[in-house]
Amino acid sequence: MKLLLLLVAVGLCSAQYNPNTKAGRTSIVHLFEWNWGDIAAECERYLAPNGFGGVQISPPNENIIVTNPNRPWYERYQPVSYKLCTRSGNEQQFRDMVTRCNNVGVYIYVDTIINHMCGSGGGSGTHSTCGSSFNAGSRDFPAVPYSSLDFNDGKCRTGSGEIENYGDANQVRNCQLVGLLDLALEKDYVRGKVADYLNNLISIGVAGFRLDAAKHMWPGDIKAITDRLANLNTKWFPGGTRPFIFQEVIDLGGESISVNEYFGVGRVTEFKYGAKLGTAIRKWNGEKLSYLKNWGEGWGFMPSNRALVFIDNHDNQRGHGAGGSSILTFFDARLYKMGVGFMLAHPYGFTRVMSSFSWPRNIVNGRDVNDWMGPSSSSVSINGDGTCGNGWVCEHRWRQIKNMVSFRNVVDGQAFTNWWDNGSNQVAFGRGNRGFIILNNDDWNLDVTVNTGLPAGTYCDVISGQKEGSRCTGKQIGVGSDGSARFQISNNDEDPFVAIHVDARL
Ligand code: AAO
Repeated sequence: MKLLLLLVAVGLCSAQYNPNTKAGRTSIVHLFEWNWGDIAAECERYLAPNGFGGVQISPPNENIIVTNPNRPWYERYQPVSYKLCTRSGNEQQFRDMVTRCNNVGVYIYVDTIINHMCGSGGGSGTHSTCGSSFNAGSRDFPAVPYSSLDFNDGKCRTGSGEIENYGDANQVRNCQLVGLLDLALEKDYVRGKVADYLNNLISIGVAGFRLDAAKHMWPGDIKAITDRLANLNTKWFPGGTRPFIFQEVIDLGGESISVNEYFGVGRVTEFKYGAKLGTAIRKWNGEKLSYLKNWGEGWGFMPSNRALVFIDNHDNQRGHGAGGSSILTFFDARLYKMGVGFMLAHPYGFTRVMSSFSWPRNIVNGRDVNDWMGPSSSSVSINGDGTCGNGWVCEHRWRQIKNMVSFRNVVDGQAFTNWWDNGSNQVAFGRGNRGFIILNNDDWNLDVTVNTGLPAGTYCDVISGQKEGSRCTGKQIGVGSDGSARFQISNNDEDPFVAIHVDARL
């Protein structure tokens, strides 16, 4: 009996690290700024049939309307209340999305802004997405309600009231992040309001939460809130399932706050991942792909079972947040596909794929002056060839990325095996006897015979094409009875990498 209780306790504690995706689905996609109706349709027509596990959605709660500049994407990081209406849709549309996605086994992960409300200079009135009134100056948010008693103004010790020094953990947690009104999360009342918001989302059927700006909250305060959360809705999830929690903590080293302070609550974003992989693929600072042999913890990353990994996110693809210019994005499509391909093939971390809208990037003095722009169209259109229109990039629909999401599902649970490199930028590795990837990022051709670990047969490369029925639209790779195969990759190939797996055997 004691053992049973212990097992139950351990199960409860470990559960918030589990993404709750359906068995055999191992990645989520961030459909940044998509509206709820389009996400529901995408779950049914594309994400479920292609093995995606879930969707990170943009914040669903009411936010301030920013008109200068005109409706930036970032207004959604300035809450006015926890009512579910934004430019992505109203509460009815939100509920419909969750139901339709859940019904096809694609789960919803909500970007939750619980560290703060809108900016201190947000003014007053009803210029908010559901029309709720607020007064930033007097700290009044009657639709929650929050009052001046519920903010950290008295606790911040900097002259400006802002975070001035990331080396001081007290400032980072008690002062304002870029002027955003900092909630007093140690107050039972505030914790209750936040927990009510998250529990409402849980009852509607969501599977987990991204905790925005977690670095700016005390881990103990977050824990007190997540301890109040209900189990997931049993209409779709087994009884006792805990919400998946992943916390946005930027830790590239050298600051006062470290990611490991947050492991008690849930997973944490590993920002080193995209920054360092981008550096290696760009071949900056003398980095080479062959150095990736011990990628993961060997590179000083957090434990794999605590990490949420991604190549780029909605901040660092446009110079916000952190990571710097090494971050790969859709603007560097050829290198980007290699980066995403490597990430999805490699066992480290739980993977999130980015799906963006495009904007007219305009770098002036090293900064993109258009970094604020929201999507140019409120709805995603799908072209005849399956790509997206209206300025939506839909990286998740690029054949190479979509097929690597499947690759990760096929090799799930398999060990990292059969590493090969040429001492430079040609590398390969397998995942047990289920899949194999080989990349050529050198300025010359690759022609090598290596052990793939795969059963003998003819495989269809899922990068240059894919298996359609019994035929292959891309390169074909013959694997011998000893598992070896010859690969030839020109450095001028459209995509200089090849990936094969047992579900793409001809
Ligand atoms: C907007 C305006 C502001 C205005 C404010 C209020 O832009 O001018 O004052 O409204 O009216 C987003 C936008 C913001 C926007 C905000 C609200 O990005 O521009 O402000 O909505 O509308 C920090 C946080 C991190 C945060 C990131 C952007 O730690 O949590 O800044 N990300 C999340 C969201 C993000 C959102 C918010 C939080 C707020 O993903 O979309 O903001 O809800 C260092 C620190 C990092 C810090 C960065 C940037 O990074 O370590 O923690 O991120 O600085 O301040 C090297 C270092 C690296 C360092 C980096 C940059 O790489 O290694 O550690 O340099 O210095």
